Amino acid sequence: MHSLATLLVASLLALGQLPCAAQGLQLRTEWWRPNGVVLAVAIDSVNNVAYLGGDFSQLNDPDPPFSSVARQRLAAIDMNTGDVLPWNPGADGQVIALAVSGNNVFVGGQQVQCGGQTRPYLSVVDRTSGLAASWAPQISNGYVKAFAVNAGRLFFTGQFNSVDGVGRTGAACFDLATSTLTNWAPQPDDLIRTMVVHNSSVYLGGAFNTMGGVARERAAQVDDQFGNLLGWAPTVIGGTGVYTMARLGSTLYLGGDFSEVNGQPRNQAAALGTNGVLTSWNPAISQMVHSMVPFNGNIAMGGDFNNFSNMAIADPITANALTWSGINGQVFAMAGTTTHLIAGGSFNAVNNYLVTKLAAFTPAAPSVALTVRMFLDGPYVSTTQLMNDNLRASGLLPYTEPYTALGYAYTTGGATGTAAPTVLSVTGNNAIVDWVVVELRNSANSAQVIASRRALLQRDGDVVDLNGVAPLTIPAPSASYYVAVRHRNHLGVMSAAPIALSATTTSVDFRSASQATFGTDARRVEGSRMVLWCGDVTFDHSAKYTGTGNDRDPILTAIGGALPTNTLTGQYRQEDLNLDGEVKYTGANNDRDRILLTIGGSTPTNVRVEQVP
Ligand SMILES: [Ca+2]
Ligand SMILES: [Ca+2]
Ligand SMILES: [Ca+2]
Repeated sequence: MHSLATLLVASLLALGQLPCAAQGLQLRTEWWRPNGVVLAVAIDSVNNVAYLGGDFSQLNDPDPPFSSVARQRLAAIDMNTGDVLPWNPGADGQVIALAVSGNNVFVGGQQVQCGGQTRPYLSVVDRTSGLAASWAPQISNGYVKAFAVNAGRLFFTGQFNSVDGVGRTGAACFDLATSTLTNWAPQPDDLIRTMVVHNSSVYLGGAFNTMGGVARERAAQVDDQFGNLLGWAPTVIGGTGVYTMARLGSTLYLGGDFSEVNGQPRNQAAALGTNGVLTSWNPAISQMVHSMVPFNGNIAMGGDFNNFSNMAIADPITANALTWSGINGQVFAMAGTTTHLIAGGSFNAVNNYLVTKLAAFTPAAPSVALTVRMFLDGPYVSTTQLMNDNLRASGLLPYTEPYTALGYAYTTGGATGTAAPTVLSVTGNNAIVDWVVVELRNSANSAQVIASRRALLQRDGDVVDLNGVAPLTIPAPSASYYVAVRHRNHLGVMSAAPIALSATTTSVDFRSASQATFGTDARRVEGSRMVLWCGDVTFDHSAKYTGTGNDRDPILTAIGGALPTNTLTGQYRQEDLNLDGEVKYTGANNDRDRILLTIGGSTPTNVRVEQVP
């Protein structure tokens, strides 16, 4: 499955300055989801694979048939499809750091067993087989916290005091060609959490107060051969120090838990030139930043901060940042490429989408936003001008769209996605009534569907995306389209004329007589409102009471075929025309009479045909 759900074309938080250019992101809702925290992400951009580490035991497919696979703390995802790959080295302790180089994946953390061998704290596994390499680094008791691969070397930090039998305190480096320890030994007095290697220097951030015995307050620069101290020396004060660093050009970005850098107030994020000069960049993040990566010329940040819902993408100069409705838990790890931004953490939803522990975003493709509104005659109650939500309230609404099973062919990606239980648990006017389909049709040929998309219908008539919130965004260029809506047992409708759509939300209100529709009597008048005709049990775009292929007989069949007073409850059925969760042939609130009402009760041989080309 390959679809994209548009996550945001969000408002910009100006922070007292002019907003930067809007950058939308699309959430890839089809990626498999780990069942436990993700602490490390590394991307093999040559093979388009994302490697994940953390503390999970399983990955779950969000799309039917909702398969699961066991993966102990390590997994790989095909970035083209979002599917989990066979790679399965397993780790018996928390995985904290990952790096990919050539055919090797480097695994750092608290594990002892990995890839089928005893490889404590730093394990080298094959990127495709998942088996441990014969190279077995010997790290003394502790853990590995961070990796940096540069020019044929693997720099790593953590809590240890020897490597391959040689004294190394918290930082060391291997030559990858020879698998041997190099002379790099920078000597911190406390944990180094993050590194950036650039121009023969290694920039370090962490909890330390000295480096090589010389005062360095949580940030330092050393050379890449011996780890000898160099002159870049920011003073980072407050909190627990530096957790992450990223570089764009000659600027180094620091994130973590601090309040002051070089005597200036800087909350959780700051930037300095490689010349050591603090820049004015100050996104003012409210709480902990765990991870930072460059992403398409901006700085993406993840963490545990309220003011940007745990993830922000900031302009590298002005620090103006996108804001959105958010990730609902901590982000611990991020990775960025030109095509993807990946966030791992402990969250359980992204902008209300049921996306757990791992979120993959792509830069937004062109999309149009529209708030469609419509009423279905079956569940509509004219006194309240709301529709009943009995299907949802009875737990009968499926979490995925029902139209594919009925033979409806969506355009690419139109069917994907799962409605979160939180969305289907909403009550009141915005409670979900049923699934619907929204179509954009060619302005020059209204029979041609350009884009079709599953959506959810609220009691008050709003058609919303899978996150339960309007507008619905549909990947399509800004243009004029006929807009059509379909329902599984009501007759669809289409706008009488093309409507100009763009990224700015357009309202299309089929509840109102002032929204003209294609054809003749496309909707039923119900008081001051317009509703979609009900009665198409067979989903063949007409309502028919008698004769071949009629919509009445299936109701009788559904209740057993013999006794018309039988009823069928507790199922999500085509025959349930009033959407009350019950299939009923006679008596009060039966489904059969709805067909008669639609065709015009006096002549049972009448047929009402859907007014959509
Ligand atoms: Ca609403
Ligand atoms: Ca029919
Ligand atoms: Ca019913």
